[in-house]
Amino acid sequence: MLFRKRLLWSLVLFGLLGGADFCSAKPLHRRILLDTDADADDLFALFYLLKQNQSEFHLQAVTITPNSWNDAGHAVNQVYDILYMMGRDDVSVGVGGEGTILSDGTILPNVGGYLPIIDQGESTAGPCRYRQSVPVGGSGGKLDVAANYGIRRGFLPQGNRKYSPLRQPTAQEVLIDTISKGPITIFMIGTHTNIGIFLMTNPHLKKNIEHIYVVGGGVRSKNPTGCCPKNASSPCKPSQCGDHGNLFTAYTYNPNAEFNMFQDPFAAYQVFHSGIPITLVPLDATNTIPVTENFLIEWEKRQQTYESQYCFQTLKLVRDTWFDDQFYTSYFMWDSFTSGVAVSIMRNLHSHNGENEFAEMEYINITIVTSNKPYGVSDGSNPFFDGRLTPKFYLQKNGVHSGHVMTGIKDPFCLVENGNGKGKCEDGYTKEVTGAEAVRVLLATKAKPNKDISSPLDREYFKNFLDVLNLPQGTGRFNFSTEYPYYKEVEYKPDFGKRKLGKPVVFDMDMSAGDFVALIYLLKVPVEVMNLKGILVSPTGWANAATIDIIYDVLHMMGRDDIPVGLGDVYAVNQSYGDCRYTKAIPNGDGGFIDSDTLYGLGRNLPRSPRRYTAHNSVKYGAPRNTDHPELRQPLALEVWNNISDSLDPQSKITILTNGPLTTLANIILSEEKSTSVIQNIYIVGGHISYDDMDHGNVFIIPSNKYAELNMFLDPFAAKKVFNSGLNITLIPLGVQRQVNSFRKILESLQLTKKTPEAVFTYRLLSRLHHLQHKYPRYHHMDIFLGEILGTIIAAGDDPHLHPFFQVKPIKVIAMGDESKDGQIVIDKKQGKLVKILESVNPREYYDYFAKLIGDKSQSAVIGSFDEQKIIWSTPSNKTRVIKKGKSIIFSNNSN
Ligand SMILES: [Ca+2]
Ligand SMILES: [Ca+2]
Repeated sequence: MLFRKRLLWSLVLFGLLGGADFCSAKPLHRRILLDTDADADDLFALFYLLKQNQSEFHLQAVTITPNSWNDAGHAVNQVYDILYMMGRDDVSVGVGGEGTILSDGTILPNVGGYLPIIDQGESTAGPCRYRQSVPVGGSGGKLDVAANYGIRRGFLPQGNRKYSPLRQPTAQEVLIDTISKGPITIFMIGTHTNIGIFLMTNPHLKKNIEHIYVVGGGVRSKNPTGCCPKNASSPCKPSQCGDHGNLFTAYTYNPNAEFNMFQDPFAAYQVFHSGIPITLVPLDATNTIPVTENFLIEWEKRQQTYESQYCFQTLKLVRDTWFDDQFYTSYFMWDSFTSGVAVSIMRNLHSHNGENEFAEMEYINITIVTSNKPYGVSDGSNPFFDGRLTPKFYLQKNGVHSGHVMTGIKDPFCLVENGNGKGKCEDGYTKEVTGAEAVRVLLATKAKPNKDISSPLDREYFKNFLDVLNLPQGTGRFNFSTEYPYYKEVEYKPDFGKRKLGKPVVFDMDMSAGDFVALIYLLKVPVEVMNLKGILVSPTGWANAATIDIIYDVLHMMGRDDIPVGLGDVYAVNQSYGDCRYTKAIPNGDGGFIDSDTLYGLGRNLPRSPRRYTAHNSVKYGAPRNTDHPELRQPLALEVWNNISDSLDPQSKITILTNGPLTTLANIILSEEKSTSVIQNIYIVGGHISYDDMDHGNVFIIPSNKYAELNMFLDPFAAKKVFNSGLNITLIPLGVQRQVNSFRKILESLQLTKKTPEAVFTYRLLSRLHHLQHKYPRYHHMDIFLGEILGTIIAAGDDPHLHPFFQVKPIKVIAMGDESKDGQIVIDKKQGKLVKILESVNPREYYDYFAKLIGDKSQSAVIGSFDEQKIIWSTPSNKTRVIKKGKSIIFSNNSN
């Protein structure tokens, strides 16, 4: 009897929580894999899945597709943190991979998916023909997504799992491992590269994929964004109104594609034509579930769980920073709605033609357009065919893939003369077709209204979404601050008392690995010699803009939360919207962005600063509206520069050290010529002066460019502007950097020095770079970063033992828009600009000199690591370790 009662209860509970179909004999236990681009609404979808009854819907793995709205390094760590918060460290996470596609079409294992299949060759670096449609900076672009609008690092706790070079499972490894274990359902809420590659290389595993649910595409959709109001009083030009697609950055060229499909149409074609049953939730349906004001109001009242809070705060900041006043007609429930529809269909065991709680469904015949008609015309746009005897992957010569492929978002091919201002291109269009190309898919056409018409929530899914997110079962365990009983946010600021401060210095960095070592060194130089006034970030080099948070963490470690950090322009000078003309020289994978953005897996060892990038903004600085915390706003590089130069003593002048592309410096010069009158001199790390034909630069991804150095190549027009400015420049070029790039020697010196926390950290970072370089060809270029440290020592220093030897030469930087020459430096006696060039230093002295200062006890770290922070936050506050009066660390009762 008791047994029966229990059984009944568990059935009732099961039913309440899961809505399971009791009549069915088949137990519902579905294994799920989520492939995501980790955009904000992907997080909502992920949480929604994690909150399902895991005995019904068991999330096994998350794979990240890195060629869209997020950067691999930032995306993967955020996913790890979400899983940690939710107590789900059992879920495997895959991202990236170094596999290549050979020119004969052979797909090697572990293709990372950083590039669309059409552009995937032998490297993870490459052009961004499709991805340039994704904005790079703030205002909802890649920067905001990578930092989750700045909410991520203040909210998500940090567990033990993280990206680490060569230890991170690749996307393909996780796909193969998870799918080969048995029947599975795949949710695809990003671009299709990972799954497309998987299907092309593992046809024998297709049988395990029961179903694929996809969000994206637009079939009969009519975009409601950008439509003119019916009785508009002022003249109104409709923008995207009525388009099938939603490429707001490219709709005048391609009004038909949706972002997910557009990032890799050929991969999407592979998925849709795989023969696996597919349910598509296209814009047709998502356009009918715009986020409403009432939904946000209701959600604000219902934040019973950490996951609900995290998602609500995210969506609210998305709204508060929306670029125009059309948020409620432009922002939809995309990925999470798809999860809801999928889960509901699966609960109904996929019977009744996809009958579900949240969307109306119908079957329809579509294909994915991958190239534009006429087919078979070789016009240089299509690497599958152009210049090849046999088309890649044995594609059909005059088939659907053989037409013109958009070369970028502003491809003149797509323009229609005398048209309605809409382009004709269809790349990525989920188009209704009949005949051999047609694939029958189940399609969501419309979001169902809430059955409860008295509810302020106008869609059935809104109600369910809030219910699920606020369920107590399987909820997040804590957030960043509640994980520790004595958590406290502390800012460390020095008090230099009566010490006489040295020359004011501004450091401009692109956040490559060596720049962080250089920054630590700068903070160690006695303040009587150098007074670091501010940091400017040029995110046009080795790292993405959201990596700025690692700078804040280094400053926090060193007790310098007083130093302002300004974010520079995300595009190179003269560069049009996101064409990645220069950054395509940086690998996306190993040794490139994924490693820089995580500081080779070590960024998370640093203590976490209370300062961080945030999307919060204010009208005062040109934002469309004030957010809740305009005071937290991330300052721009020019603002930080102007503040520093305005606050200077009349006699003082600033020394600038640049360790990256010269984008920010050029923008300072361009902003106002007189702003440069306060510059004493500039030390530029970079440039290469070739002494003979064999003396090559380091733009290793672009072999045609033999003689340039990357900092010059990454923004040649900026470099030209700076060298033409008449400022007093000292160049620390590649040649002399190569004299001091011995990992072995610098590590030996560091081993002999005192173990300050910064020395320990520097040692770990440099030995990791050394190890990687030594073992793996993809990391052959690690000494580039070691050479970057030299500039700080020269800018700081008067040490006679270093024997720096300079020569003055007339030089010129080439900037013509020719990638085989841009960034090269030539000696030009007539037009060259006289620059002081560092030719040599004494290498042996150099390493010891560097190591000695890094190990010096003065101006040392006030908090050594994140682990140390965790100990402090787990200890009652009367033992809290705090900084007091400048350099020394003491224990105190008073933690203010
Ligand atoms: Ca997505
Ligand atoms: Ca750098």
